[in-house]
Amino acid sequence: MKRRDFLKTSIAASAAVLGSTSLSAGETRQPIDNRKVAKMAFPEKRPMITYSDRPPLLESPRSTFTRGITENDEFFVRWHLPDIPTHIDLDSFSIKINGMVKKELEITVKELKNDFEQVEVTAVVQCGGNSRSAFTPIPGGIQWGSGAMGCAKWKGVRLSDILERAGLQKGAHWIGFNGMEKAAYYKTPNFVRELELTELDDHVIVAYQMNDEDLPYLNGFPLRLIIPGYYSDSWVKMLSNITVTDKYKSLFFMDKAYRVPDNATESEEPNHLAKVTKPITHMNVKSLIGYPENGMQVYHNSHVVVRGVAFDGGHGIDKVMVSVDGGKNWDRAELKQGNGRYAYTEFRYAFKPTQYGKLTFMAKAVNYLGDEQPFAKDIKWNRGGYKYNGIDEVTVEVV
Ligand SMILES: Nc1nc2c(c(=O)[nH]1)N[C@H]1C(S)=C(S)[C@@H](COP(=O)(O)O)O[C@H]1N2
Ligand SMILES: [Mo]
Repeated sequence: MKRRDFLKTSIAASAAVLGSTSLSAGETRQPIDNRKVAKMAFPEKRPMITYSDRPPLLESPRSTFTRGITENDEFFVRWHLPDIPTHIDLDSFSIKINGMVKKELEITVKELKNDFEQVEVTAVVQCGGNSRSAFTPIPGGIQWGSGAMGCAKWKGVRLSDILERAGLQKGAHWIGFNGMEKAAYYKTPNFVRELELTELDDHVIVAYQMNDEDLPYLNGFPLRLIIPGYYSDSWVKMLSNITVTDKYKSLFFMDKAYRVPDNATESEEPNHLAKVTKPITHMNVKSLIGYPENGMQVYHNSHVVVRGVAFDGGHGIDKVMVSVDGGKNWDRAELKQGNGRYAYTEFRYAFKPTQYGKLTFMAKAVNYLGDEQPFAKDIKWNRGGYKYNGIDEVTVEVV
């Protein structure tokens, strides 16, 4: 059996484990770190925290936040629609560029690799709804813990180079990106994202590789859009069509989802929703502790090395501060950078616990604009549960 023929069988088989991991109505949620990794794995993935098998919704465990690069087989997965093509022939597959262009194009992956300048960027992919379950009350949607994010090195071709080859017609203003998967019900709209051409810069790429390998099937094989610094809702996977238009088409996934209140002064509450909303775009500053994890035991007087990652929408991480006294005093963690401003910055902080019992580590990142993570209690609620970036904390037991 060829690898990609195998997909359907194993996806169906993995449905069996879901009963133990997904929430049913009326059931109370688990604390974020008590979410269980499933027993069975999806193709090209290790067993992961599994919310659904169709479409696959997989979360990375906290331990992935100890490394600057997230491995492909532990990388989170989010699809909106269940019917994901399983037989893609790399030789005949081509991406189409049409609409308000001077010349319509159909480009194969081989042509992308041979006929264009090849570029690489290391960038964080984070779902706008990552950490949604940390909001109170919890908004509807997937009850992500903090693992709807990862960082990978992407290789591909600049979108601007592709558009230059096609040539834009006068009046071209919007650009739509179409994924190949389909809904189970024919009236459900396709997954299409639309951006203003002016939003895109030379950093946006159409990628065919992730961490030096073909894109994993579930992360968008064979091509996906990479928009460094942006939340990943517009990083369209299994990208098949790029369409340039003059006007914005009203699209379900643009108009209804991935939006937050537009007016900073009009705060949103469950019984008072903001009137005007806007799409989420650039990521705010965030850090997560990867080690230790909640509930672990550490030895009295030993050296505990707290490790984690921090990132923002591309300004870069200036410092990460750690507190062991509930946020009264903060100490600077050591940083390891080098993968560029869109990548994870690794941090580490050594601490010797001199008291027995519970010990809580808090981590707070600050970017070069001076933006810092707020305390969890100061996070503004929004109906979609987007952009959560409260100070992360992990509690261990000193024994
Ligand atoms: N074709 C397609 N692309 C998509 C989506 C989708 O449902 N279909 N979901 C988007 C959202 S909301 C997220 S969070 C990311 C997830 O990327 P990943 O599965 O590679 O982690 O893909 C984005 N691209
Ligand atoms: Mo997402």
